[in-house]
Amino acid sequence: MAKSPALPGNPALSQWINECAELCKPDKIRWCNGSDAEYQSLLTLGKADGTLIPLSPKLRPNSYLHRSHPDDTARTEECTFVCTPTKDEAGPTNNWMEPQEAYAGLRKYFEGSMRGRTLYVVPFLMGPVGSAFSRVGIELTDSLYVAVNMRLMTRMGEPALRHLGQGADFTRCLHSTGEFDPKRRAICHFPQDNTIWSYGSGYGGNALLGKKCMALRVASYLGRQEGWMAEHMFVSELTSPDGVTMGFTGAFPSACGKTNSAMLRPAERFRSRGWKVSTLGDDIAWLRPSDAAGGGQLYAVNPENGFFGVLPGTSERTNPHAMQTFSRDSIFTNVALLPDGDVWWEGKTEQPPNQAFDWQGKPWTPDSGRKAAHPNSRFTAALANNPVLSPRCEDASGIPISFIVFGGRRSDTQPLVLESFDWTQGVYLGATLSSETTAAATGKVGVLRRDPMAMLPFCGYNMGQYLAHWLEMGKRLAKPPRIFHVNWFRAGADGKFLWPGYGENIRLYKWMMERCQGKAKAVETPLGWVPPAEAIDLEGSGVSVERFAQAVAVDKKAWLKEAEDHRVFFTRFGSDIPAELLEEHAKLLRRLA
Ligand code: GTP
Ligand code: SPV
Ligand code: MN
Repeated sequence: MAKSPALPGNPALSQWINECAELCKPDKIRWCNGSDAEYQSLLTLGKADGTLIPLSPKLRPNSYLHRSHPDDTARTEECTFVCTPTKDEAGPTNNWMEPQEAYAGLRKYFEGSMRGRTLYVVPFLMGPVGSAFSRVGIELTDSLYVAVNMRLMTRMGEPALRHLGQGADFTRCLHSTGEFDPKRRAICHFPQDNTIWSYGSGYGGNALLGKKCMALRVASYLGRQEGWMAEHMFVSELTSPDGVTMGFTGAFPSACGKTNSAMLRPAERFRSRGWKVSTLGDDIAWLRPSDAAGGGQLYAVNPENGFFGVLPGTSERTNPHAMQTFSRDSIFTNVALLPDGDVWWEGKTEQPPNQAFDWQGKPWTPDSGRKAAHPNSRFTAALANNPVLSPRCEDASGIPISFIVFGGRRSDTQPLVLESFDWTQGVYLGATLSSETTAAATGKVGVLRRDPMAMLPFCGYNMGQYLAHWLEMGKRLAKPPRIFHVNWFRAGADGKFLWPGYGENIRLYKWMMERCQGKAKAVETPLGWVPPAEAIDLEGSGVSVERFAQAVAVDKKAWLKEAEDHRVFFTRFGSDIPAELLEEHAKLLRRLA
């Protein structure tokens, strides 16, 4: 059995790797240093064993297609566990397992699971180099696909080992794809041990353990203890023609528009005048209050170093900056392969190709009666590929956040945009966020569920206490960000979206900036402040004043029902629901009366 080469100066790391190797019994152990040469050699290995299908060097330079096991194409929330000593610590919204029981059960899966395989040791840094925000993880994985994705998604190798030094403060991430059998699959988090064990899946959120498992579930747990926050948010900067730049973040559930907001290309009318959005991150934010010297503001970094973004619906029209991001040096997962060696997915072009191989490699034509790409097909690309990347994404201190946007996917009821009255009511808006489920997780699509702060699947502890932590953080900020709520997906009587979305969303982000500046008009509704049509520049949007009014309308009858649903949802948390949120609920009822 292979043994890890001793790591100079870090006995804790060597010992842990040896323990895991003894359990999993790999044939080989390969340390990853994160270099370009190593990445190319891993790609060559992946080509040879069929993990990676090379795409046309002309159409997609240095890019590859990966086809997942057909039963392993999305996060599996039913196999995801928070393993705290008591069930109460995990709370009512997480699957829970007692830690010793979880370790024992998983040990049986991991025992000998890497026989005949290579164990990749992947050190990675989450967060900018030299930042107080940043944390080290080490992933041990038998998946080459995971190793190459981690190279694009994280700061891998040297920066991580340098940050760690001789310390033992790293997240211990053990991963094996096992047999890709959904019945023998478990993604277990041990926040108290700073440990993650994931078995039986090679899919992004289940297997790239730096992402959802460490940077959200474990980090949210640590953040509560240490006074910061880990959130399912994009981080962007908005710049106006007069040169004002504001940082903002947005929490939308999986596949509800974060990547698109992060990389937004403003509608022509705005772009030509100098409106600009720059990306810091598209999925995860780590947020800390600055001290008084920093103005008592909330600062954000993106802990990731790349994108793992949704492809269906992504086109030159909807998200040209994403199209440019994955024009080269990218990995495509579960898309269709074209005869010319390029890739395709639903929505990439208006006209589908005449023929292709679908995401499972089967011949496909538009008459096949099935989708060519998997609805949760994704691209992986480095941050640096993004043409509108903010240079401040490497800033050790992060950027100050002027406003936070919550958003869900609701075909009805939820207005296009509103602003909260204050931080506490903003937290209420986030706590009651609801959205129709998407293909990012297994299970039925289009089912309405409450997804507080878009963190329902990602909160590493009791969500009632998580909401209390949000309220607490607001009190520590001299200048808390303003809070808005959006719904790009409200439909009219014709069943069509009332709002065109994508680059047109700049019209509403502009209003949000102007609200922060005290410049824009708003009218009071029971839910919050809403822009009157004259406060939004609608010219060229194709949206009439009447249609806009429909998009922001508050239907009191529907909202009385909605408020009742909020109440029922809150009862799930028992006495953990903060009293301030119950008071907000009472206030909402009074405003609706
Ligand atoms: P995760 O990576 O799963 O966390 O998702 P995300 O929140 O980054 O979602 P993303 O931006 O990738 O968008 C998901 C889907 O919603 C894609 O099919 C988009 O084309 C679509 N979408 C994004 N923004 C808009 C919008 O403003 N309007 C409409 N109608 N669709 C949108
Ligand atoms: C999501 O599901 O929210 C994602 C994709 O961003 S995954 O990394 O798989 O979680
Ligand atoms: Mn996500």
